[in-house]
Amino acid sequence: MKKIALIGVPMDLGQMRRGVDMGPSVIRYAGVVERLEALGYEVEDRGDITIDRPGRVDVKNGDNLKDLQEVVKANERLSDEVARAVSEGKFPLVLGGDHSIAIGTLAGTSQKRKNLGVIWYDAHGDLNTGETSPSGNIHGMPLSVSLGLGHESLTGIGGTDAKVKPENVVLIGARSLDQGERDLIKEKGIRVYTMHEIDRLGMSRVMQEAMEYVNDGTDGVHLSLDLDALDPHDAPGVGTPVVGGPTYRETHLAMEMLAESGMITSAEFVEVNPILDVKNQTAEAAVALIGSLFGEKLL
Ligand code: B3U
Ligand code: MN
Ligand code: MN
Repeated sequence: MKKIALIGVPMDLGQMRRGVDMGPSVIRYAGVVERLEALGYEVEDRGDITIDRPGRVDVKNGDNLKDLQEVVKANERLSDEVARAVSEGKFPLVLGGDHSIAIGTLAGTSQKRKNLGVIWYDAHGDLNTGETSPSGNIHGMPLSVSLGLGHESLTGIGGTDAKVKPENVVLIGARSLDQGERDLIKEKGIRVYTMHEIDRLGMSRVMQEAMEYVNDGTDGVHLSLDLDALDPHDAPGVGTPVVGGPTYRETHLAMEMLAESGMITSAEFVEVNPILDVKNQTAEAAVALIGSLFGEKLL
C-alpha cells in the first residue's frame, strides 16, 4: 500500500501531564511527511482531529474516568476518520496524543477488519477499566476498551461489538502492570512478551514469535506503539517513563522486522510529550522508527 493517510490527534485528556497534545505537531516538525515521501509513499496529511477542551481538566466522574465525554467525542471523530482512510485503501498512520486515542483508531480500523491482529508495544498493559485503574486516566484503558471491557460510552465507539479478540493481541515490552491488568491477562490468556522474555530470548526471536502469533488467521495487523515502551534514556519525552525498556536499536530491529513481513495495515505512535523531552529527541526517535516501519534501509 503506497498511500498513507496521516491523522494527528492532539489529545492530552487521557492522562495528567499537559504537553502530549503537542505530539502530532512535533512529530511533523521532526519530518515525518518528508521521511515517508522519500521512501516513495504518497502522504495525505489530514491534519488534526478536534479535541473539545473542558474548562477544567482531570475531572473524574463517578466511574473513575477522567474527562470521559471529551475523550469519547474525540475518539468518535477519530474512528470515523480512520474508517474513511481504510475504505479508501489508504494506510492510516495516527500520531498522538496520549494512548487513549487507540480506542478510536481500533474502532475505525475494525470497521473493515473484523479479525484484526494487534501488536501493543508499550511499557504498560493499558488493560485497566474504571474499576481497576489506580489513576482514572483513560490512557491506561484503551486495550481493555477495544476488547469490549469497561464503560459503555467507550466500548460503544464505532459500534457495540468488541473491536479486537484477546487471542489476536500481543503485548511487547511490558514492565509495569497493575493487579487488575495481570488478572485480566490470565483470565483472557493474552500473549505478553515482558522485558523478561526480551532479555532471555532477544528481540529478534520475540518479534518472530509475536508476528507469527498475530498473523495467524487475522485480516490485518495494527501496530500501537507507545514511546514509553522504549528505555527512558532513548525516549525521555513521555509522561510515565519506566526504567529498563527496549533500546532504540532493539525497537528499530522490531520495526524493520515488521517492515519485512509486510503484515502491518495500520499504526499509531503515541505519548510523545515535548515539554518533558530533550531537544525533540523522542519525536525524532518516533520519526526514525516510522521510517524503519515503512521500509527504510541504509543499503
Ligand atoms: N497503569 C497505570 C499507569 C499507566 C498506564 N499507561 C500509562 N501509565 N502510560 C494507569 O494509570 O492505568
Ligand atoms: Mn500506552
Ligand atoms: Mn505506556
